Amino acid sequence: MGNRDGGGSGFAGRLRGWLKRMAAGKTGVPDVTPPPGPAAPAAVCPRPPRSARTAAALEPPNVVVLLGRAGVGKSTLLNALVEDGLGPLPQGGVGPLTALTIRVRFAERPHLRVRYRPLNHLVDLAGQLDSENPDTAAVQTARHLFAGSPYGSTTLAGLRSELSLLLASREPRSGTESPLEVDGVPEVVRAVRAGRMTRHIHLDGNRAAFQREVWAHTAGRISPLVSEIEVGWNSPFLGEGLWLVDAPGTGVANDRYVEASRVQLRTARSALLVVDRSGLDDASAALMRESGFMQRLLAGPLSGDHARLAIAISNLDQPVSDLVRSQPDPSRRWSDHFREIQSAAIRVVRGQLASEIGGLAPGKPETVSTTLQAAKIIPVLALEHQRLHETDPDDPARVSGPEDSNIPALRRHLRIMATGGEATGLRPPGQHHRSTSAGSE
Ligand SMILES: Nc1nc2c(ncn2[C@@H]2O[C@H](COP(=O)(O)OP(=O)(O)O)[C@@H](O)[C@H]2O)c(=O)[nH]1
Ligand SMILES: [Mg+2]
Repeated sequence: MGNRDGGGSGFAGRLRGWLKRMAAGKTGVPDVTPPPGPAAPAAVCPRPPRSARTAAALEPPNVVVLLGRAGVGKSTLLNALVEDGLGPLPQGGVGPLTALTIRVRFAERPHLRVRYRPLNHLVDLAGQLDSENPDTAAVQTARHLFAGSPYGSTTLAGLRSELSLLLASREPRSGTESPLEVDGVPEVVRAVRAGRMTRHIHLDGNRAAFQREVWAHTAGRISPLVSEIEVGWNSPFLGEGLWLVDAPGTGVANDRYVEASRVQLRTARSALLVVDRSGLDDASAALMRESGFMQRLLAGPLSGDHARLAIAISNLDQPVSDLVRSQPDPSRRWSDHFREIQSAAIRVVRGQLASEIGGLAPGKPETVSTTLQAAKIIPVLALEHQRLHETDPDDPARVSGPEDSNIPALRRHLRIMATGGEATGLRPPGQHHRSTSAGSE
């Protein structure tokens, strides 16, 4: 942290002292983690309470972490998995705005559970803005809070002044609110100051209002104030006990985002890597290696900390449309072209995964081949899946049925992963798969 001289740091220092005194009398904040899900069958391990987990403890396999380059389509895919139609998460150009990880699980009555950051997070931010050369990430966070986007042009002086006003609990200057969002930054700061660190919002009929809250907390101005977020969604797919974790993504020039994804992967037993037509990206591959996930993938089902990987290939609709345009053939439907493109894409990704895994297990061809076979690679058409269910006459789906999008197939596969079974192929819904693999070598 930089130089703390100047008026702002004195203010920050006083506030820090006040926070310490307040914290001394505090008994702790309630845990945002809810009790285990209602409909988890015996085959799916319930997730242990957060308090029971240590940094080294692994998540159970029913917690599937979505990993991949920022903007590759993770949130879009997560939405398609949990909803036939418009899902609960912001998608589409929202990008990685914060280093936030969003957990999505089943809830009969949709909810949003949020844990806010302690106030000294904002005090630290004030200290960083006071330094001579403030960190870019700090400036972006402040811009996000006060201008609604980390990429705005608000001056440093303006940000410092807004933050002082906010910490002093005065209303922000008029005209700074984004017209798109529910304005809640001062309210959240006041609540946190009063020790109300968590919030639980239910969907009570007004879906639009609920979506606005989800947006504000996951991508909007409130998101820099959030440390943990969980969305409960009434999805039959999640009803079997699966949790999906939307990590911030790789390939972003911001260490905090990458670190948040690394933390998730370090403890994940199940990961769904999302790639596009160019396949495995360097940043995601590096993250899987550095976090130890790849090594656990290679360890095989007989090892106690065995990891599981599925790879979804997104954005294949563009090459399909290119193919349709360049080779017009009335006897072939769009889906036929997709089948051709998807086989080629699977081959490319499998080859990349083979060399990645091969590099980690030289001289162990059987381990490499077993690991490769267990990793399902599946092209998906998440946007087409949404189009099928939204039935907008101006924007019709190019696939003729849900199975063509491969979303139902991916759901089936993730169910298999979540039960801890070693998938060797996709099974019809409801048919539980038992591991037949005798080991990794
Ligand atoms: N054409 C096409 N666009 C997609 C696909 N998946 C996602 N997108 C778009 O890519 C952008 C980024 O998606 P998003 O899910 O927010 O990416 P994330 O940052 O990985 O969560 C959005 O504009 C999506 O509409 C896909 O399969 N095909
Ligand atoms: Mg996203």
